[in-house]
Formats: sequence, C-alpha cells, structure tokens
Amino acid sequence: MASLTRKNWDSAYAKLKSALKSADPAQAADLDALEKIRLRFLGRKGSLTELLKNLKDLPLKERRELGPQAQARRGALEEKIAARKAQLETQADAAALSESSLDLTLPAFMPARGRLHPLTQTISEMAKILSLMGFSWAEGPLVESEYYNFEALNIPAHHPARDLQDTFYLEDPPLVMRTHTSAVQIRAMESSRPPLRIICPGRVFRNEEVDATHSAVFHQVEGLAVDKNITFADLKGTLDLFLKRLFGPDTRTRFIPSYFPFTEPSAQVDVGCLFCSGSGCSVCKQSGWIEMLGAGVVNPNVFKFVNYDPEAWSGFAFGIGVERVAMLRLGIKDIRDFYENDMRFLSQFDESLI
Ligand code: FA5
Repeated sequence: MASLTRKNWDSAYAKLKSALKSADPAQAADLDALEKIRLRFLGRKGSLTELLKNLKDLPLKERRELGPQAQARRGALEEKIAARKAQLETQADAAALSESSLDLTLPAFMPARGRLHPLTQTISEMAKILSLMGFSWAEGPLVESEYYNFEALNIPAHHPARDLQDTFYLEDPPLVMRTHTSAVQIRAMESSRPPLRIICPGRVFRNEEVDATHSAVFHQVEGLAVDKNITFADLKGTLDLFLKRLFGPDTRTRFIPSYFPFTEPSAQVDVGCLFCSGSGCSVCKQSGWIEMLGAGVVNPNVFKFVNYDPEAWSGFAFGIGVERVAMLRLGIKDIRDFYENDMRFLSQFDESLI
C-alpha cells in the first residue's frame, strides 16, 4: 500500500472487514486452510499487517483513533485462529488414535508375577512356627573359621568327627565353607547372655556325592535354647510340636540315639514318610522314615567356650535340613529339582500354597 490518507485507510479497513467475514477461522476445514487465513491477514505481507504498518503515515490524531481499533481486530483474529488450531489439532489426534491399532478397551497385560523360591517359602514357614514358640532369628557368615565350625563345638583338630562332614577348605586364609549352621550357635552365645532362644536359617556346604536326597549345597535351620533346667524332655516336646505344625497333626516322629560332639545325649529325628505313609518307597529307601534333623542337649564343653556356666545353664539344640522338609511338604522326590532353575518346576509353588 502506498502512503495513506485517512480516506484510503478507511476504504482499506472496510475491505479488510468484509474479507474477514468470508474467511472466518472458525470455519477453516483443516490446519492448512487455517494457515492460509493467518497468512492472508497476519502474515508479513498480510492485509491487516500492512494496514497496521501504514498507520504511521496518518496524522497523530488519526493514529490515536484508528490504531487501537486495528490492534483490537488483530488480537481478536489471533485468538480465533489459536482456538480453531487447538480444536483441529485435538480432532487430528483423535483421528490418528482411532486409525491406529491401539484399542484402549482391551484388558491390560499384567507383568509376570514373581514368587519366592520354594526353599525360601519353607524357611519362612519354619521361622514363623518357631518364632511363635519364642525363637528369634540369628545369622552368621557362610565362610567360617575352623574355630566356629568345629573347635568351639567341641570338635578339636584331628577329631574323627571332622570327617563326618566332608568339608570344603579354603587355603589362604585358612577358612572353611561352613558345614552346618551350628557354627552360628557359638556366635549367638558369644554375643548375648543366657537365657536365649534363637534359630539360624542358612546355606551350608559339604563335599558330598549328590543324589535324590543329598546336595553339596543345602540349607539348615538351627535351633538353640539355653535356660535354667532345660532337659531332653524339653527338646522332645519342642520338636514334636514343631514337626506336627510343619507336617500336620498326624505326623509320626521317631528319636534315634546318635552322636554329635556338641550335644550329649544326641538324637537323629526321623519323620514318617509322607510319600508312602510308612510302607516303604524309593524316597525313604524302603524304610518308611526320612531323616530330618540332628539334635541333642548342649554339651557342657560348648558352654565353656562361650563363658556360660554349665552348672547354672543347660540347653538343647537342633539342626534340620530345609530341603528335606520342603520335599516332604511339597511332594518333591528329587532334591536336585530345587537347584535347576526350571521355571516349569518353580512356578508351581505359589507363595500362597504354603
Ligand atoms: C548336623 O549338621 C548338625 N549340625 C545338626 C545338629 C544341630 C545336631 C544341633 C545337634 C545339635 P547332620 O549332618 O545330620 O547334622 O545334618 C542335619 C540335617 O541336615 C540332616 O538330618 C538332613 O536333614 C540335612 N542334611 C544333611 N546332609 C544333607 C545333604 N547332603 N543334603 C541335604 N540335606 C542334608
């Protein structure tokens, strides 16, 4: 537009108004049409932009009168364009969604639920029963000194009992992979004064031939109670109740004299085979019984190592094989199944089963 007179400006403004009527942004069919409208009026060479630019050619009085009018029109037009743009974009998004294969009404995919390993579940169950009987949880290291694994348990160097548990030795420093959880008994007694009642669940290691009921790495739950006047009868009553809670009220148990240097008297405790109800099968090696644990009255020599007065205190201890418990409770005939990490096996044992 060449330099303006008021008359020219008025006529250009009138034209603009009528052009705007026929190019309502609200009627723009799509984003392209809307952009055309914007460029036509508000682009660098748009008619409203030009008009505003040329205002400067008018006298001040008229600029003051016409400027705000034209600015207000520009503001209103910008708002209308922005509103229509938002509307068209929402419509475009909805159309894209409905065209895609995403069906929001379909049920969601649930991530696969993890579950505790059957041995972890079994340890928890054993700990739950024993905690109701007043035992609290204690732990110790998997790699032990010979002192805790043997010596303080009344098994001196060169004692033949060391051969009963085929030990994995570490050379430098000279340590052992603990062969039983009994090592934790000593640590627990060292760190607290009697009376005490603890369990120590955990992994143990033996250099043994692996078969259906023996593993080189397995788990035990140790129990230890020290108090005044504890006798073998307390041990029997505690274990009988514990095993009945673990395997059911009709469970048969038998106590066979045995030998452990750290208990005197000692017993091996067997549970009636639940696979064959005692009639004899391959799991119980036709005996009708499955060896479950070792136990006994704490040997006074052990108390001397931890500075407990054997005249004042007595106690009982037991060590039970977790795999054997889990096999009997869950009907598993081969201990190796626990360690093969086969999901078809493991996924059968939902936490809620136990
Ligand atoms: C011991 O380990 C003693 N510390 C138990 C003990 C504790 C006695 C406190 C007295 C006082 P034993 O070696 O018998 O004992 O093992 C205990 C239990 O662990 C066995 O009854 C059996 O259930 C389990 N067990 C032993 N060896 C294996 C193995 N190779 N694989 C799986 N379970 C085993």
